[in-house]
Amino acid sequence: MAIKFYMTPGSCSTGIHILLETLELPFEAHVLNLPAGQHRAPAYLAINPKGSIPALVLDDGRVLTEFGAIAYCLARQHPRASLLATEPALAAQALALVDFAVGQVHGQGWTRVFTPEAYLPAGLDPAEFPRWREAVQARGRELVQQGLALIDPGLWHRRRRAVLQPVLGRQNGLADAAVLRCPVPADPCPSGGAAGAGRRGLPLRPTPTCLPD
Ligand SMILES: N[C@@H](CCC(=O)N[C@@H](CS)C(=O)NCC(=O)O)C(=O)O
Repeated sequence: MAIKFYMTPGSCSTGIHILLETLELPFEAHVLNLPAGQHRAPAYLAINPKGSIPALVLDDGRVLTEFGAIAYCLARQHPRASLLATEPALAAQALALVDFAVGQVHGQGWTRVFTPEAYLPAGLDPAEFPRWREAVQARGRELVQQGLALIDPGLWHRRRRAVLQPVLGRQNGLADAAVLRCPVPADPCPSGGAAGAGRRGLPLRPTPTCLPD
């Protein structure tokens, strides 16, 4: 039985797609239409009760969910591909980066941009919806920008030019897949943003730089 990959093109499942392609693994792609609510259909909830993508069903039937966990499993199953360093501290830095890209940039930032309704207070006057929605999305974009600047100040511009380079060396490809799964908003990169980076334990370059286009 082939691996089954539950995904939506252009969504956060893209990072797992990158890893599967990198490993040249045969898989069945099961495309879910999120706006149509296919991730909430009983058939999919029977596979992943959280109703989220990505999800991977291994050839022995076990179901993997959560980007970091799926990426970790793929890295451990295929050690020769060097998706995750064997040196523990270097691997931990990569996993910290995965966690930050998934939890902060995507989970806090992009989720506000894509699903602002989830952040509106209960009982809000419908006349206030547009103003609140806009404010929530603006905050989301700000969090994305700050997050990407913390990960790698130059990443923003390389991404916009589609010149992608690993953020954590040749090893730890799973961290790159986590970062690459985060789309880049069209707004310009904010200056600053490195404050607090050390506290977060992220492998950072010293000064955020915003290059002109
Ligand atoms: N923590 C999850 C987050 C995945 C996630 O947010 N997926 C979104 C699509 S990008 C989703 O499934 N949204 C549908 C929903 O949660 O209702 C992971 O790391 O895989």
